[in-house]
Amino acid sequence: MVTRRDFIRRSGAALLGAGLVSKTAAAAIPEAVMQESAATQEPLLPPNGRPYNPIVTLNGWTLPWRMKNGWKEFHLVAEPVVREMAPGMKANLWGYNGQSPGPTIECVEGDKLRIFVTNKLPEHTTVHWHGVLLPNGMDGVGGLNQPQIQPGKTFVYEFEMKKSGTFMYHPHADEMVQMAMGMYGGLIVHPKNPNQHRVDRDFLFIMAAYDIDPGSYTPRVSEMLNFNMWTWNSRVFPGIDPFVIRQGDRARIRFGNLTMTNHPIHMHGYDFEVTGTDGGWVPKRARWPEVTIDCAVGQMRAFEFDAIYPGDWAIHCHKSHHTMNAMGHDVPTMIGVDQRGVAKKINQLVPEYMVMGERGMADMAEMEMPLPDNTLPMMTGQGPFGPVEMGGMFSVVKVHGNIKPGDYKDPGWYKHPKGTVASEWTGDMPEPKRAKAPKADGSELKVRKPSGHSGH
Ligand SMILES: [Cu+2]
Repeated sequence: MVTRRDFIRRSGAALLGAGLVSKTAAAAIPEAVMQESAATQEPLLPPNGRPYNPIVTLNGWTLPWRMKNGWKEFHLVAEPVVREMAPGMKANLWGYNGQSPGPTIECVEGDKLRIFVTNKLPEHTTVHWHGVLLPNGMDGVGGLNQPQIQPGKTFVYEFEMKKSGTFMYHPHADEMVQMAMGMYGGLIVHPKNPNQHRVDRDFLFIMAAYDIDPGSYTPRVSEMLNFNMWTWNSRVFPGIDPFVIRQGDRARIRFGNLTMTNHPIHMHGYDFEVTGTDGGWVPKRARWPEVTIDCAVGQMRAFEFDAIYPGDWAIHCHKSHHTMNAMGHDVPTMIGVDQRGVAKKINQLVPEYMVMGERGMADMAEMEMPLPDNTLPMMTGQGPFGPVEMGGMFSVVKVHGNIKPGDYKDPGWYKHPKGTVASEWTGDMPEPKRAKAPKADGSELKVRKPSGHSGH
């Protein structure tokens, strides 16, 4: 819950945007605000217009607006950007206002939006407002609903927000290329009554997939299925920030899927309630419990939970190859294959050659593997007990007690109460009894006679 004091304190962050707005209030078109950082930005408290409880975009930010004669005016700039996917790897993408994804647009049910879109890409584009109910000519399908926005041109979209919920925006022009290059953003419409669907912490991420060869910077845009970077807001673990939640808070996590496959999102430690779909809010009596919620292509989902169980809880896509970074493909299964003979021979030619994957692939998370520039290990991240063997669509929900309202800084690792961590058993270890297979001649087979059926 945002208290009035928090509101005033945290409005400081919004003042920068407000300053920009007043300077350009007289201009015909609002200044386009840019973002250089891939870090999660503090929620943007609304400096004007209807009140709402802002969301936190994971490794993202919310676009400031200006009010003009009752219209909320935003300015999106479609342009090439450099996105850090995780420390050690940058990608040349296309996005909006300096980042991929573009900034989250936040508004309130009943708001009238005027969104200027300037095209600084080398080819035409449009913006489709995914899930929003609007006049047909504002729907953004190039050629069908509007002429394409040519490079260097600015178009203006105007519509009124008819209902609250979780939506997205993305191009509907040369989609395969423009989506494969990272063009998308979130669009959140808050309820008119800020107490409706109210939570204390509200998070958003959108899933996007890329095919970036290890050592290269630009996604292969002709890829249809074989992606190797599975991202939340164009970030991969360990580059995805944690979901920082104060113990006892009511929390909501919203996500959308703009990849080419579905993602079963699984959160540990809790069962949660599915409270939102791309169609809107699920009525209270129809909400259902889950620990994993699948999100199909083009869908949005929201779930809520009371964060009563403290800890550092994993949250991830349950397709295990989606929690890996590039190089995850084309690695043969070597489990149980004794490679020592091969290694010996290769070592005569390549002295440092190491065999990989003989005991599973976990050892690859520990090894300092020589990597090409600008790529990430398949699975990395350090936890308090060692390497976290994950990449891609993985993060941590950090439910801690010592967090202040409105504080989203990483609180560090959870300190487990004594005796609550799985540990090595050092007591007696009798050999387990195993059931014996019967002899081939069947002499050990005991055939149980059918009991007392009297027949037909
Ligand atoms: Cu997935």
